Amino acid sequence: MKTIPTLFLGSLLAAASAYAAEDKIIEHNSFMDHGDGHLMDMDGAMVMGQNKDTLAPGCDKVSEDVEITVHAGHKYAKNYPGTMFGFSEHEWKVKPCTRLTVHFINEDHVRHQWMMHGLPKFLYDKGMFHLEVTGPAKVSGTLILPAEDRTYLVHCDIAQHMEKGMKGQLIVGKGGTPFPSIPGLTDLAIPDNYGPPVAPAAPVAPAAPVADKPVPPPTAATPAPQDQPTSGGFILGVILGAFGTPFAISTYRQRFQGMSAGEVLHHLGHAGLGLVDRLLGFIAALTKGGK
Ligand SMILES: [Cu+2]
Repeated sequence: MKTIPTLFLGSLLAAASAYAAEDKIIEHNSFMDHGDGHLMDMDGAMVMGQNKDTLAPGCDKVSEDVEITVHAGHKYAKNYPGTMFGFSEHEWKVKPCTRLTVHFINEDHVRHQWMMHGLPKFLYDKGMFHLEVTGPAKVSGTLILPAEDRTYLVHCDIAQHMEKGMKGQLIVGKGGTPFPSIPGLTDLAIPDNYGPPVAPAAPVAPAAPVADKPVPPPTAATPAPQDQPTSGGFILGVILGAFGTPFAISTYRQRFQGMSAGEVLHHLGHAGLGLVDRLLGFIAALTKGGK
């Protein structure tokens, strides 16, 4: 009899160790080159907009080589209430004409991206630079930034990942307009609101005479909320139903004692009673066997 728990424990341990082994970060570095800086492999890793040597107009040379490592995953959300995903940093600053290499490490067991928008299309044909990998895994890519001072949106484009925290910005030079809803950095695009809807301000009423109880505000300008689920009618209905139903069933049970359902229907038909009466009698006949 000990075999079953032992087998269960064994398979649990095996599953746990397999899960732990999966958490090793796999590095993707052997891609197929699809042209225009678009690299892919068969395991779900992708680089778009790779550019190691073409300078943007206005750049005489690469101003400096910068490497950043960005971790992505659920655990990076924990410092930002209301988020589910996050990057290890949500803002990066570089000089114009920087050659930037991004090492993107996805620590979750889902797809994540480091996707940057707003690049000039004559240099980056989709207007973006993009790293993507199904984790836990690492993917790296390089681009050369334009000469202009500007702030670029960086996000994960998988459905709801940006809205749930995977949003950042890359500031080139002095930067431009910052983006909203960057965790820990900028104000929310849609502020949280946990309060009741704010009623329009009522016209100022003349001073009320001093009374023991607070005087309710005038209701003419501010209609009282009528849509509350626990209205008086609803409560009355619940009370009537709770007390009335057992009473009705016991009454009908006594009235049709000893009759089968068919006999009750027959009797009620002859008695010329209403539809509700017939229905209640029928229910009583069906339920009387239970007692
Ligand atoms: Cu994501």
